[in-house]
Order: sequence, then structure tokens, then C-alpha cells
Amino acid sequence: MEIELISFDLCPFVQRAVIMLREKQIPFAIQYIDLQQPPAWFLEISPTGKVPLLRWNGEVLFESAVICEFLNESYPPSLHPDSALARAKHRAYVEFSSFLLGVQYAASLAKTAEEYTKQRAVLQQELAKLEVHLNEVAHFDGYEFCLVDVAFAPLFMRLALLDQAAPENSLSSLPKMAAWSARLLAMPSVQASVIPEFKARYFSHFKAGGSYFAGA
Ligand SMILES: N[C@@H](CCC(=O)N[C@@H](CS)C(=O)NCC(=O)O)C(=O)O
Repeated sequence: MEIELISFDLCPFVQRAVIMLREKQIPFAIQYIDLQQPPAWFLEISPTGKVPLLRWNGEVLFESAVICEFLNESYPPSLHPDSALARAKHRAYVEFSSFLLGVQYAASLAKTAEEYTKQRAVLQQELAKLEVHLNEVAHFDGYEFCLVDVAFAPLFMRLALLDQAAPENSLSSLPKMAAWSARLLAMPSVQASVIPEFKARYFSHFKAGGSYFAGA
């Protein structure tokens, strides 16, 4: 069985797939591509031109949430709750995490202090909405690692980097989320889901692009 993840080293969506593969202890290869100049072979097999792509036994899968669901179904035990209702809620929160990643990305791209402050306020507002509903993800009674964790860990890793760079703490007024983030960021599968020099690479990438938070 050949499993290969086509990746970009800073991509949070790729990171979800890596966490999933590591949690399930599935052996895999990873190939990084330059998204600015994607190779022709990649564009030929990728319907969207985006990473991650999972090559699995000669087949190609795209979309990180789908890749995670596929790996979850194919390699038991499942990281989904038993009830259809709980599973539906978890999937909704996975969707919400993708939206939040977009908001966080917009803040990362801001080029001025003013724009950054504005985008951070939007992000904060969205995180506060989530805090209110966090119990629905069922983590605070009978904790079990699940697909919602997989989806949110990359967001928390990036929030921690934004917080380091700016005199702000996005989770200080959100105690449930702060506890959740700390637990996820301490997990070996999460820590091993990025390249060892991730932090430096993240800052230098955004600094080169003129991002305020990275000190450009
Ligand atoms: N919905 C997609 C989003 C993937 C995505 O946006 N990947 C970015 C890198 S983080 C990408 O490949 N961008 C290249 C492009 O848009 O051309 C998923 O969850 O897999």
C-alpha cells in the first residue's frame, strides 16, 4: 500500500491530514511542492490545484476534511462519536474551523497595524462565538480525541504564533478554548505534524510577503 501526501510546508489543511495519519499510525511519504510554481504532474492530478492531495493505492483524494474522513473510515478505530447527531455536529465544527482558518489567514496577511487590528477583532469575535458552543464538541466530559481536534489543532498552532508576535492573547478571555488549545498543542501527533523549523519558516514566509504581524 503506497500512501503519499502532496503538501506545502505551511498549509494548515495539509497539517490536518498529517495529524490524522500520525494518530492512526499509518506509514506515509510526504512530498512538498512549491505552490507558487506547482509542477505539471500536480496540476494534472489535482482538480482544484490545492494541497493536500492524498495518493492512496493509486487513487487521488483532495479536500482535507474528506481525506480525514476517508482515513478515519479506512483505519479503525473511528475518531467520530457513535451517534449520527453527534457526528453531524462534529462535521459542522470541522466546517467552522475551515472558516476560522480563513479569518486567521486574513489577519496574517494584513500589512498595516490598522488592518491587522481590524482583522484580529474579527477573528476574536468569531472565536468568542465558538467559545459559547464549545461543549457541543463533547470534549469536556469523557474526552476522546476526535476529528474536530484534528481540524482545530492547525488553527491553534497559528493563533499561538500570532499571539507571540503581537501584544495580544486571543484566548485569554476564552478559558474553555485556551484549555482545549493547550491540550491539543501538547499532543505528539500535533507537534509532529509540521516541519521542525515551522515557526521560523512561518515568520519568514509572512515577513517576505509584507505581513505586519511578522515584523515586515
Ligand atoms: N478546502 C481545501 C483548502 C486547501 C487550501 O486552500 N490549500 C492551499 C494551501 S494552504 C492551497 O493549496 N493553495 C493553492 C492555491 O489556492 O492555488 C482543503 O481543506 O483541503
